[in-house]
Amino acid sequence: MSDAVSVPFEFSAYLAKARTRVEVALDEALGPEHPEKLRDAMRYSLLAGGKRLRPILCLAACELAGEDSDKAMPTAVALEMIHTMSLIHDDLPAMDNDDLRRGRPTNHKVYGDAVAILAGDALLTRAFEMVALRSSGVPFERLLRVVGELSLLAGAPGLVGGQVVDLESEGKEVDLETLEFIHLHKTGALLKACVTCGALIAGAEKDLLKALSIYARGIGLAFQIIDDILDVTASSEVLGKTAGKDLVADKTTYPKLLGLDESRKRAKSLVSEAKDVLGPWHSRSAPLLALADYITDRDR
Ligand code: GRG
Repeated sequence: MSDAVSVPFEFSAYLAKARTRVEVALDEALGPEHPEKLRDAMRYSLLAGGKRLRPILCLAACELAGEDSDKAMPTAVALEMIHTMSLIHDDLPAMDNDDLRRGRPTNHKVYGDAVAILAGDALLTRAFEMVALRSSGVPFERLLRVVGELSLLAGAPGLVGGQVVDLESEGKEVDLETLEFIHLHKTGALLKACVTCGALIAGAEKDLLKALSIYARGIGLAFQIIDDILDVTASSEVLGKTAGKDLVADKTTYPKLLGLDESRKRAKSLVSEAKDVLGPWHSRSAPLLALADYITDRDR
């Protein structure tokens, strides 16, 4: 075993430090946009807190692949921008029709539907600008691969496709296979983009990229199982978003299909499989291992 493994890993300190770095970078990534209403709407949702899990996964994957994570920060910011825009659009009346997000009124409740859609569009396009024009010290071919990965995993083959199947499934009987398709696309695809893009910035080889995509599949499904459980067991105050929505929208969830206990067991075993796959990189995997546990232990 290497020395790095025997040093205890202080996850809460790691998380706090990474969150602070991400918050600063997110703030800096938004400039004096015009007009003011668009700037305010973009800042309102992007700087509203949130766990910042996606950018932190990206930074941790870059470190695991052996590179200084500062180089991955523009990509990490891009991932949080894509995530935030997907939340803004998801909350719109035409989709989930929600009025609470990250403990505040949703974007469209404050700025109206049109500006909320456009603020989302501006965050999505800024995300690609972050990677293509605001990264430094990273070879262009790596940045190009990151742009490609983000386009695929956010677009129709990823997030957007998952969202469409999710919307179409409301009020219908859905089997476990369809539920997994929804979650692997709607939630898992972006988590996969986080770790693969972080590793691509570091020039990771195929074997690590493969392992990270297996890791992401496990934590992606586990993340969503826990989300389904929290929707039933936690309050809106703690979650910062409306609790109990799945039941109201007649959505099929893991607790509905498997029950709460079995769902918890499944999340634990997915996380454990996800962690196992990083075995060969044990000397630098502590943050990703701890992040996997954080996903199942979280209360919001
Ligand atoms: C990306 C082009 C593009 C379009 C978006 C609306 C849409 C298409 C997709 C919806 C995707 C969606 C809302 C997925 C849910 C993912 C999820 C579990 C969000 C909650 O994530 P947390 O708990 O939230 O990490 P915080 O607030 O902590 O960041």
